[in-house]
Amino acid sequence: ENGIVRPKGINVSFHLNPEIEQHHFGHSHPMKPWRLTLSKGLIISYGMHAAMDTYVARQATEEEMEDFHTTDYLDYLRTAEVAIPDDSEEKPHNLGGSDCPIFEGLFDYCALYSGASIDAARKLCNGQSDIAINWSGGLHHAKKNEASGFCYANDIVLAILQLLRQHPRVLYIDIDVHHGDGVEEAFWSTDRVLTVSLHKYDPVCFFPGTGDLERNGPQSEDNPGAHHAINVPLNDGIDDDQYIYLFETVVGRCVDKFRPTAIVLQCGADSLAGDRLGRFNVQVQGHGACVSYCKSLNLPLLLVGGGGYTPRNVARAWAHETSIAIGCSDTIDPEIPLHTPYREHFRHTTLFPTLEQILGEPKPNKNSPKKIQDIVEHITEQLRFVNA
Ligand code: V1P
Ligand code: CA
Ligand code: ZN
Repeated sequence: ENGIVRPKGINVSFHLNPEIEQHHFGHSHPMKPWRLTLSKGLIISYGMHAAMDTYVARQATEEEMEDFHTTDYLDYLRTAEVAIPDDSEEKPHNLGGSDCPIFEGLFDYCALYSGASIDAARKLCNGQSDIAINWSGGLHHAKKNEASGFCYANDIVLAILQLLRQHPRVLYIDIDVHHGDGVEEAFWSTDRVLTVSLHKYDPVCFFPGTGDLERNGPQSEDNPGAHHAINVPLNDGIDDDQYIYLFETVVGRCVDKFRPTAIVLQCGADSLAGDRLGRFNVQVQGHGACVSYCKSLNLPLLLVGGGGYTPRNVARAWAHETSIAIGCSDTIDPEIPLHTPYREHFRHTTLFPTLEQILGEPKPNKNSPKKIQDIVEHITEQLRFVNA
């Protein structure tokens, strides 16, 4: 009735758990799990849930999380007590500061979003899904023994480890505005995972400060993972045209050389214009074009969330990207349905607000055409060392 039909041939699974959305990082913290409630409300108001298999996520077991994380860290994460963030004290495993506060239900939150990504990966492995979606995951900074940048458990690494049980080669792509350092580092030493991150890069004043063009994995002769990290460092204000051009060119070349058998796309929505932490001019259309491009490669595809600090824009992007996954993005009405929960939060009633509507005055684009060409050339050169 909404133009939503269950497509034949392509199965999409949607992994969520409303419990995840109830967690609070603290009043002034930019990460708001509530953005998942807003996104889900929009997805359901369009009727998209009828075109997917929905699974309520279970908690990952500690044993599953130990595939990547140390027992010591997981024990600390499980038993850490809620405390007032204090920057002076030493913080074991980087827990309890302002970026990674200890809040009520922290371990359940981590185990739930990890369980959702692990189950999503398993659906792809056993062929039950062609595309699996977990908007609560994508927490790419977490390290094996410590939390970092709002990320405690690295659900992406856990999901890729599941995929590697069946798949010889996994391509990981990260469109969050931040560098996907945790995933990059986890697969630093293998040629079975090629990681690609597009991000704002400024070693001095933009988190986490890594991800320059030359960072391609430790270049020792006995490291099979050398050259298997691709970084696309960008400046403020990049627009849809440049972003889509770079994404398609870089990812296209990676696919040609690496021949992945599965793809994981981290869809961090802080690369959108108007984000509270990000500084790009990417619109919902440009962000979604990355999902469309990955879908067009016809490989098992895992879509996870990530950053995204202006909830109304996060919800727009992830609803649009869900519609791309199920194949109804051209038929749904861009006008946000009247019965959408929290509709007043969207300010503008369209899925695709203009840059002027989002920002008033767009941010200047600090990415020259030469910079974009230099990036493509460097990466093409790196990929000479990558073979299927
Ligand atoms: O800049 C820093 C740290 C704090 N200083 C010691 C350096 N942290 C950033 C962390 C950003 C994390 C992004 C996560 C993701 O990639 C994946 C989920 O999106 C930070 C920022 C900032 N503007 O970059 N922390 C905070 N803002 C922050 C602000 C208020 C309260 C708590 C944290
Ligand atoms: Ca990124
Ligand atoms: Zn981010």
